[in-house]
Amino acid sequence: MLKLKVAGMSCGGCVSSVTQAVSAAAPGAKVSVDLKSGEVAVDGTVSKQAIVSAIEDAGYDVVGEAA
Ligand SMILES: [Cu+2]
Repeated sequence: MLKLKVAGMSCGGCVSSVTQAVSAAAPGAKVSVDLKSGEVAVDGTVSKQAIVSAIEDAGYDVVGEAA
């Protein structure tokens, strides 16, 4: 499971944009976004780089890996 800290998500619309972007990059992966903590958890086999690019292409900043 990969957990990333993402900056710039402020509402439910952001949550669905990020979820869709990650799902498109990682078909079949389980994606969960916690708006309050700004954390995106991805359970799948796609590389971290692919997930990071997908989130950044959607307009958000990946600020690091969450514990
Ligand atoms: Cu939003």
